[in-house]
Amino acid sequence: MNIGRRLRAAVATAVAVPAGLALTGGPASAVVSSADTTAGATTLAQVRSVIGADTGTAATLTGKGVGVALIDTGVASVPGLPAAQIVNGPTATGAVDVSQMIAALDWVVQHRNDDPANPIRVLNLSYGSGGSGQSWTDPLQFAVERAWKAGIVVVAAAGNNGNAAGTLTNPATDDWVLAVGATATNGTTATGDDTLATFTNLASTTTAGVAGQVDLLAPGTSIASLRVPGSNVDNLYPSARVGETLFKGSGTSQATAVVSAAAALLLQAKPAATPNQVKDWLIKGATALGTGTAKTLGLAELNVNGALARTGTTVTPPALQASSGAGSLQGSRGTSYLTLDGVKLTGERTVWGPFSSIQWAAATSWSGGLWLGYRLAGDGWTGTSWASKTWAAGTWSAAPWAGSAATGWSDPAWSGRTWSGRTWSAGTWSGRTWSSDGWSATAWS
Ligand SMILES: [Ca+2]
Ligand SMILES: [Ca+2]
Repeated sequence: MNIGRRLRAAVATAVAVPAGLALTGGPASAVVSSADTTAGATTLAQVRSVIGADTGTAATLTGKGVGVALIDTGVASVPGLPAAQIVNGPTATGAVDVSQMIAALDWVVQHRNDDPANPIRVLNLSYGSGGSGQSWTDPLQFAVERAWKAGIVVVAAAGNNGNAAGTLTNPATDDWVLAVGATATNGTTATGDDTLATFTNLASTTTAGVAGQVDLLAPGTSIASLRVPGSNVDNLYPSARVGETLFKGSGTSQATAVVSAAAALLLQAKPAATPNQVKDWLIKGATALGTGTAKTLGLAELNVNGALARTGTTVTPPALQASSGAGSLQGSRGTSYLTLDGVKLTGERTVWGPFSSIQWAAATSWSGGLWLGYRLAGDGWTGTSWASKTWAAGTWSAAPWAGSAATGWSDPAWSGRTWSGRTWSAGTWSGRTWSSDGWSATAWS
């Protein structure tokens, strides 16, 4: 199996969503380069070896026929990805509101079967919000659980605020979905010396897998993956480049992409598997780590053949509480705000207008290109792609939220500098925030 190849197939079916968001081949995914022996970085080829994907049954799988959706922000065009499969919102700087993320999650659920040859079965979420809404009402957690119930394995990054964080970012904190932390592989493909990466968020519980804790670990430290020339991080951290085509990054979102790929392999092997089964097999088939915090918490590292060996076992659906979705949007948003002309977007408003979580949770939110009645996109699938042109920036020029100018926002209003939050975080895949200004140089080493 080849993660790069598999994800290249996956991104060919990746879809686009509104919001300054795009579903793309994410940071740790994309394409394997031949430059796999670079000192100081872990290559994707080495990652494959670490997770046991080059041997046994795993080596025969590519993820063929399994659509993997990746919602991301700050997206630049990626070499090798069909342009028609990637759609950007107004800018590529990456500032988004939780309401846009929720609209994007809904969009994936609504459109999961548009491409019958590659139905979306895996959703990679390499981001998190600073919100900590109550798990039994939180709208963001409701949105990911809605995807889970629709048969989509949701894989979410735990966050990069450190082992002492006390909680995962939302929605990784949701107990249903698969919450992923990162390991450091310590320069070897043998797993005996692998450790929990210190930047991984942990919940303040000693029980793995429940109470909002990390479920599974995968390599995520100094991973050399596809460089996106001209992207914000590429411009800001040229020292992280590895040759012309690769770029080093650390983060739980790197690890998340690895797990998403593994989920796709399992679903190719067992197309009828439910998200609960895939999650159980991945967790119980993982390789125990023998030292440190990972050992204490019983956290284990992804092992694809280990998971495949579990696929004959019966999985009892978990007895977990579901979110009603009826809680406040502000609770999901937390302290991460967009601002426009000095005005924060807060309360029960999306970037497009008023929002009632109760009404939203009660019904299908998308109708053609309308989300809750707001025109965000064209009316959809063309039969071969979600054509970019139907998602033209012009469709984003809705009236802004109360308190700001009536002319709609312009791109500069979405610049990273206006993004005051810390955790819708490219933290997930870089430093601490989606804001390029806040990205820590140390994450790119
Ligand atoms: Ca979980
Ligand atoms: Ca190792």
